[in-house]
Amino acid sequence: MLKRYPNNPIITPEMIPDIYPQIVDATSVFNSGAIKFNDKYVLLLRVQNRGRQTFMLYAESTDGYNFTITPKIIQWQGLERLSTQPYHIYDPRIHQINDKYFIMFAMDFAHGCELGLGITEDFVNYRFLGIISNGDYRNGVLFPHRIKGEYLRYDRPNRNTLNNTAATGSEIWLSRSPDLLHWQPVAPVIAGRPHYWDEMIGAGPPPIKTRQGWLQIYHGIAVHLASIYIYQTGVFLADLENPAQVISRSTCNILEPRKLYELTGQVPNVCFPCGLIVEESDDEGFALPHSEVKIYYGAADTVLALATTTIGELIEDSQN
Ligand code: BMA
Repeated sequence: MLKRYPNNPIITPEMIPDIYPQIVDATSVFNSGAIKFNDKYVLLLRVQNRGRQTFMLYAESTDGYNFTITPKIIQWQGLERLSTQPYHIYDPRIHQINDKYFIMFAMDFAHGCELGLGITEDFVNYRFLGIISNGDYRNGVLFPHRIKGEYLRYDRPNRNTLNNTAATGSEIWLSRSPDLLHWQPVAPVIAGRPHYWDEMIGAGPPPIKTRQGWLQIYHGIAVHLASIYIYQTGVFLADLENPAQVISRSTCNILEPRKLYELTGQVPNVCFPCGLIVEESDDEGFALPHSEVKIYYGAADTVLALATTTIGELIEDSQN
């Protein structure tokens, strides 16, 4: 199970600087991407203002706990070329492939939600590369290198409609691409488990490469309870050569809303992980078993929180 950082939440709306005229007295800061860049912990924050408009802000830290937020809204060069502008760009996942950083995010349009891809080399200039889903999708995460010559990602087609929510989904899929821009589905990977904690599901932060396989943290939503949807966190382990093949999957969640900041807020009962940092990997990029993992998660769609674990514990969790 994940351990909460005792001084949670680590970023609250009060810490978001006013950026006139868009952000004044921010409403929320939650589902945020994370990566190590130039020995700093970097977050791309999902921030909302009182108009419930969405913005992305950069934050950095030397220790992973105390962040400085840059008072500048991230602008995606090239977005203006889209014929229809999205309402929101949100839930960023950050990936390093060679010396480039790719950011995959959800984009809300009138016709539904799509996956978008952006790139940065310096976390100062950001370029929008395009919409990379065919149809309604969310929760896309890239693998850090090609496997058998192809780029891979986990994604989540939105094929289920619940009361009062955007379309959601009960299957995580593996998709493949020759160039990161054109994707096609390969196979379903895991399905929701009706009546239990993870009925609807979606990938969380990007997959972690270990000697045992790809560790994937995901969120599961219990939707069978009378009055509420509960967003929790779990983990599965997938085959290194064929990530559509699941080796083991946690029976129970490893983080669920219990603390006040997870139980109350804009959307109650939500723990939603989007970013993680693995502290120690070997020369070939495999995470070390004793390595600490810092997991950044949105709590109640209002604040950003941190939970920690180790690679060894995550593998064990996936087997229980
Ligand atoms: C999901 C996504 C997340 C959000 C969660 C809870 O469907 O939209 O961004 O945190 O719902 O509201």
